[in-house]
Amino acid sequence: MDKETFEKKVNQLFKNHRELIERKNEELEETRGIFHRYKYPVLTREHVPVFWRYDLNYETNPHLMERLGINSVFNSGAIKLDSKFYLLARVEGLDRKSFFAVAESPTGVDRFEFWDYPIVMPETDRGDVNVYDIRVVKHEDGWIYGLFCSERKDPDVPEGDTTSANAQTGIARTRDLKTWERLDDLKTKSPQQRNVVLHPEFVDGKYAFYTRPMKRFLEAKSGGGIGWGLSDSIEHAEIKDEIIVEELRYHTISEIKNGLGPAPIKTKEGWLHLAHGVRGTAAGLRYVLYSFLTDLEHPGKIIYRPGGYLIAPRGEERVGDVSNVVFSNGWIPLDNGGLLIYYGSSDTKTHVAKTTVEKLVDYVKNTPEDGRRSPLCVQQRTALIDKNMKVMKEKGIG
Ligand code: M1P
Repeated sequence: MDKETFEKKVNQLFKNHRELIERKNEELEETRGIFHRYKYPVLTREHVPVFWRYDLNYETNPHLMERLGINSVFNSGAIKLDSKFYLLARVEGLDRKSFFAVAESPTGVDRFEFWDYPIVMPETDRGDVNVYDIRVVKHEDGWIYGLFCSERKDPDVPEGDTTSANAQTGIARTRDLKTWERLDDLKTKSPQQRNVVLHPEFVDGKYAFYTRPMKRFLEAKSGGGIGWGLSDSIEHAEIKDEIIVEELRYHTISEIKNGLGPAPIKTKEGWLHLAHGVRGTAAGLRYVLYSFLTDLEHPGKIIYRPGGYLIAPRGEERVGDVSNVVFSNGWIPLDNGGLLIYYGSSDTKTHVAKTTVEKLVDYVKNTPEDGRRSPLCVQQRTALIDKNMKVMKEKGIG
């Protein structure tokens, strides 16, 4: 390629990228009366700046190749500061390692643009091999915390085992999302601890955590569900007593695994939660999102648990590196009562859905619990049909 063509192609890369960033998103028709999806994902690998991927120097890259490609941008933490929306994306290179990067938007549903550099996350003495799925929370102590999975090779497996990992929870804090102070990893008795979320308020004067203990790294069913525990310190966080508050249940959307999503939102009725549930199918695992409410005074105690899922993978969301997965670790409540839910699809892209806190609380409170057995589910449905028969008769419809 001659230099002139090279320069033209470089300009085209930047132009295409700018068009993508500036593309307006479109709200789609409401799903089940509960939330709206949006037409376009808010972050994809194409959103990653051109200058993070290509060497733009003709002398050292005359073929204009991507030198450091990006595989996926998904499972983003989210926070609104002043009037700006920030996603802390899990950006994964072609080498499978992921890192965090901040993308900023004025709307929350489109125009997310990455800052010039990814986050430089300090390490502990143990180092991190891979970091992912950050949950960002503004705590009442004044700091913004990021809790994420820090994965390392399991030191206790026989030599030659190149797959067994040890996943623990990294904790870091910041005031501006730019400079991060790394604290000790969370200590619990569990050998594996992913999907840990810091509760935004002190509970009994302590830092409170939702956890997800597991015995083994990948093995489904080696975990007990979503846990809860308190720690005196955040700098050296340690949970001595961890209890399971949302267990796995046979023949439900979370019979194999679950895990809390973003930090809960305080409402008049209780703490509103979003979580993922995993079931097994002949085609592999299926990850869906579900919601529940916990007690205001005892945030670890579930008071409403609607049956079934809130969001399941649909259309293009169903296909990706790990297909049939939706996963959320970020949402942003709006001043007007709106709620933006960010979710990763199939470990590949980041999407947004819109609802309101009021609607979600209504959904959580008024959706019947999982009947657990087909005959009871028929009873629930019959009750609804009976109720509607009266309405339909009165209105002369149906
Ligand atoms: O691949 C699906 C998800 O798997 C893990 O979630 P969990 O620990 O609940 O199984 C995480 O690696 C998550 O990032 C990923 O989306």
